[in-house]
Amino acid sequence: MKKYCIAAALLLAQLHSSAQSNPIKDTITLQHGAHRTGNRTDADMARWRSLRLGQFIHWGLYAIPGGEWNGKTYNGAAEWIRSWKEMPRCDYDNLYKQFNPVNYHPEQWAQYAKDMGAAYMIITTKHHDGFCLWPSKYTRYTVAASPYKKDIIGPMVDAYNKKGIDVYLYFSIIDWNHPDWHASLKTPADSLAYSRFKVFVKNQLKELLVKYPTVKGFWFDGTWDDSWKNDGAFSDELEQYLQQLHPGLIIGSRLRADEKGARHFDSNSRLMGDYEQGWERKLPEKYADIHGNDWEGVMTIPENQWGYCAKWTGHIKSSDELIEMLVKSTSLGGNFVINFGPKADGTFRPEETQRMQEIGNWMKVNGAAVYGGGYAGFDKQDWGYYIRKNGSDSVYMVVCNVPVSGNLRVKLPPRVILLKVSPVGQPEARITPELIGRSEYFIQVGNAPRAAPFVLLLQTGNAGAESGGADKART
Ligand code: EAT
Repeated sequence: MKKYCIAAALLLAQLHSSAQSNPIKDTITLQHGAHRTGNRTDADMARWRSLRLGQFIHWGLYAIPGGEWNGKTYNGAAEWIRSWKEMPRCDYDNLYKQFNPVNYHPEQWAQYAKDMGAAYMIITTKHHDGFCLWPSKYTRYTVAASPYKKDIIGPMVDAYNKKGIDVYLYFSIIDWNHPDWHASLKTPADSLAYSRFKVFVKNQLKELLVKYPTVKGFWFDGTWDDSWKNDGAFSDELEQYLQQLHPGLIIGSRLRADEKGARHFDSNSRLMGDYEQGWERKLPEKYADIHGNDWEGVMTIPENQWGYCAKWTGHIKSSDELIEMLVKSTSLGGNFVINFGPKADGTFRPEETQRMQEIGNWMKVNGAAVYGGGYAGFDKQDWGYYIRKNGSDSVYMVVCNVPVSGNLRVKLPPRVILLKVSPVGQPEARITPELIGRSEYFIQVGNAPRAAPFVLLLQTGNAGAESGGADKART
């Protein structure tokens, strides 16, 4: 019995140490699992990692009904209205005959994004309904068949790029318009159709890369159905095919399944694709939640509306709430993307332009804390978020909640000390921190009401052997 206990203890100790040096243990042999350990280290991925704030745009035929049909209001997400029993399929499938966004001015769109401080954007080239905003030669269900006739995507890519904003293409694998798409494959005929569908997908994606060679990546969606997730080999082949066509391309984890049907993370818990793409309308709470992976969160302004929805109901996020989410994401080493759903005529609703303006006004003053920022490695405090300027000793404090005392507690790791504190953008101004313990300080900011989160910049350094604050009580 005693021997057994010792053996068990040894085994546990061994397991524990191996878990620490290599947190993931490959126990399952996979051909189509993750092909990389850890994050990508190339320049394209480093750029993606520095962008931090993105603009998502959901635009398509669903903007025409805007969540309403025949005087009735659809309770779901407006871009899903085609699946509503009150909306006849043929009505939806004829909407393209009305798509004529005469007020679509891509330069204006790009300006809004620039004003907000977005460093990249993601556009729905094709949502679940299958309607293509570019004149694809592989289907007739495109903007070319609409009264507008012209390509939407090309001028958008050019306009955003001209303002220095990277463009990513959203592409839905679900395609309600294509006769060969199936959610599950029940008969040999379904399987045959789906193999044609895969060729169609490949052709469309290649077409997008050839037509719009400056795009930086794809944002895949609609990959949860059995037909897709049970064909991990194809998602693997497709990812490699696209990256070989366009070296440096960035593709999130949502594209991928392994050969056992595991999605995002393979059956050995390794992330597939270039970053974790599962943070939709939710964010990680703490650093441990993201397992060291690159990640991106996408967020709607109302609860769950992506495409234009005429009547927003429920809680509508304010600019300050969105700024806090952006800052939280950055502090946890991720990108944050805010969604907009323009109207069918090509204009934005005022609630959206207002938020772009307000977020942009904040970013003009405080953006230095966001771009190129990441996890600081300090204990989180209740006043807000630490963000480290990647690879440096500069750490920003984004203060969202000032305590009634007006004192912000800063507790640095052992042997790290504060060298300088200044308000962001005012390197000459000094705030003198109060040392209250070893590597522990109060920064006194008073408790006057503030209109928005504010940012302080800390320069940190290493303590000499003799430095330190008040003696620690022996207890
Ligand atoms: O329509 C949404 C939107 O494009 C978002 C990024 N993903 C799509 C989506 N489809 C869903 C199906 C079930 C549950 C949630 C979904 N979100």
